[in-house]
Amino acid sequence: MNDRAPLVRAEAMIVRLPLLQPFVTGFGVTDSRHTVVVHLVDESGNEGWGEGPALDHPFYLPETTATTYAVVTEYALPLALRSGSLEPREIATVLSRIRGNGFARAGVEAAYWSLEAARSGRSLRDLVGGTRPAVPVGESISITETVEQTVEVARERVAAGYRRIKLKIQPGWDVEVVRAVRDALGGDVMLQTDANAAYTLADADTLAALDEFDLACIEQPLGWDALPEHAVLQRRIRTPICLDESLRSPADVHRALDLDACRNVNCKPARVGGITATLQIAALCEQRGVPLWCGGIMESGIGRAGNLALASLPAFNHPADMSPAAELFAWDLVDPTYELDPDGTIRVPTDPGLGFPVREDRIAEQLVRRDVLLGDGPQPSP
Ligand code: OSB
Ligand code: MG
Repeated sequence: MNDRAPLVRAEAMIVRLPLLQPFVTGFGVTDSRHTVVVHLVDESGNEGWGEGPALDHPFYLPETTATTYAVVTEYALPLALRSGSLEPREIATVLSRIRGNGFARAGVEAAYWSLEAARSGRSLRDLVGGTRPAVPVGESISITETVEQTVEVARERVAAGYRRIKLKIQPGWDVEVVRAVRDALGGDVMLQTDANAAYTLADADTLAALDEFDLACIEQPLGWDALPEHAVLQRRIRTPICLDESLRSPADVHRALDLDACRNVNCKPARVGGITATLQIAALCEQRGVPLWCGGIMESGIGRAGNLALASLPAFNHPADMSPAAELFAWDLVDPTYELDPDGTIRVPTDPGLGFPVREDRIAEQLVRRDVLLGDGPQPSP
């Protein structure tokens, strides 16, 4: 029943997503969050939704909300529309002409994936080849004022069911806090750290001191683009290095594995350029037997829908970063949104299309800017 109806509307928006608490990491404090939303509608009324969830600032990666929006509205969405294709993998190929700017490409491509799911009456999970009914998840814990506060949060999270705890670390906030949390939680809880590029090779001894805590991995200890340096560090520590910031395409993952710069992969679908790129990374990690998991970047439910579908693939064999929307934001852009079940999993929607009802009224209330590239409707804001 594949519907052949053409597109009648295509628009991009910047939407405010108020955080309940600042997120504190090795790259600094994130206390303001906007996100880029892409919306497609075809003549039969099928809808596609995608998100390009760069952060507002350039302290995690070079892209920001503003640069992502510019690339979406000036290049990615126009290129996709001009191609005339509605096939998501063809759209990924069209967008591959754009260098970098993974968040912008991912946002546009995701809208075509969820549109295709709606048009074919399938769930996003089935469309991407996901199999699990539910995805095990862990929690990413901000840097806090005191070690006791982090221990308290980690205890609460384990009691809530989370399958894995990830502690944000930075120089001066590492061995002591990891020891305290390991002592409090015991040896059975899966524990890992994320430095968000806050260390250099001069800190190798400190990072090696984390070996005694049986961590599942140390995420991005060194510079955001420091692949060879991570290979040097991996030779000096036993704990597997996981890369996040340094992996921005399937080619980056290839290079990192060939260099032995990491032995564990955090794949954030938006960071690597989208769903098609993620499927390539999943195939590569599966072939090489490398632990793979789905990272998050505090997306709204629109972005999380794609993450959930992908994290349900068998290649994703380590718990995902997917703090529930209710813990991150005053509200989500989808309602009902996803929730943590007491067994530490999040159910993967099986409804056709995106799988979550989008709250267009909330998007309208929180709208900062909108550009309509195809169809009638509100004029682009000044
Ligand atoms: O480094 O994984 C990271 C959030 C924003 C920016 C960077 C990171 C994160 C997280 C994920 O840790 C939290 C989540 O989305 O649930
Ligand atoms: Mg990270």
